[in-house]
Amino acid sequence: MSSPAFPPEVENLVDLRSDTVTRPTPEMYEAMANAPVGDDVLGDDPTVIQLEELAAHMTGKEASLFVPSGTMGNQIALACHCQPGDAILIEEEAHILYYEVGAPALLAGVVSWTLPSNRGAMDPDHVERRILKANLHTPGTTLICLENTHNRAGGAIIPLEYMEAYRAKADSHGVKVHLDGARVFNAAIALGVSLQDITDNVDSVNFCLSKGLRSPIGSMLCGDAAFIEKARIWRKRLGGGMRQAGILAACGIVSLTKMVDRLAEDHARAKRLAVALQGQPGISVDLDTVETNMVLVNTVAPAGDWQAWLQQEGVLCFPVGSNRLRLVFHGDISDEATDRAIEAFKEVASQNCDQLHAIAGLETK
Ligand code: TLP
Repeated sequence: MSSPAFPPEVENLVDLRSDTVTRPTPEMYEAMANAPVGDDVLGDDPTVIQLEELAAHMTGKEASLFVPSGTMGNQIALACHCQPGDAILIEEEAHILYYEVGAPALLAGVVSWTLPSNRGAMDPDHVERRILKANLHTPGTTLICLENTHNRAGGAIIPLEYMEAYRAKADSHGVKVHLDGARVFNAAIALGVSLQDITDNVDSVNFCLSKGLRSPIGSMLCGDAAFIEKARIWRKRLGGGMRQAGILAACGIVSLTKMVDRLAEDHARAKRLAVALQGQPGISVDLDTVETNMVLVNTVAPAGDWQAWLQQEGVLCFPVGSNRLRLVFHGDISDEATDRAIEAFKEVASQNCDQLHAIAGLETK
């Protein structure tokens, strides 16, 4: 079975807005067509059960829950680990805070204590100093939230020794650790370690099937059996119970069995583009920060201008700051598409040379 064709104007775009834009592979369409299904809210969808067992096994946790989105997985984790009024410790640009529309305050009802970081990695000693004991005046800290890889830090990997240090600090204060591991497989592949080397350091982890692993929908929340039992109730409460969800879980199984190793290709293409953009006028890329499938490009002109110029050349991306673009590599970006993106940057730079020099305060040649 092949994937349905897309209109040429869509097919020809190099879409680097996110790794969420990937379309299901032919094998996923095949798996969807053939998936045995039941009613997952009633607990009898065999394909969902198979996916949940697989995710639990891969993360080294007792159980897992198939949820519609990474956002829901993260927010359920907070609600299960914390009581309203508790404090969580979280990096100041974490997705849970930056892109989940205030949900920690609304759903779990927690106070978020934010900490700065070096490219997503908070200083473990700093984390420890911020752990509060509940008393008449202060909320008690019950959870440390981590993000690996870190989205706003451009796919940065949290070093393994930091993960171990957070675990040790949390244990010594009786605090739990949740990992927003939307792209944790990217971290494991880039570090050349097993997924469990990372997830052994956390009580719960949420990872996305719908990003580099190419599923159309879904995330897996993993943890111990009692946590997942509570999570199942929260999923229902939030309206995230899905019925013949085996149709989607079938894609998730393809993701976990066939799509993990290929993440290395996305990393290699991201690096290749970053290298090719070195020395281009009007932009800069710090090569050392390209660790996985994202490239942050600093622009002298407003990032919104660059976004529009690149779009005219058939390349889509998002600004993530007034002078910063984010480019995300994924399974629908081939070597040829990478070359087209590089050419588009060069074309924009040459077309806008005068303007770029003027903004940079340089003499126009
Ligand atoms: N990230 C999306 C946008 O929401 C920004 C993207 O394009 O990168 N955790 C992390 C670290 C994420 O990057 C995302 C999605 C999520 C959670 C949420 O996943 P979904 O979109 O499935 O709710």
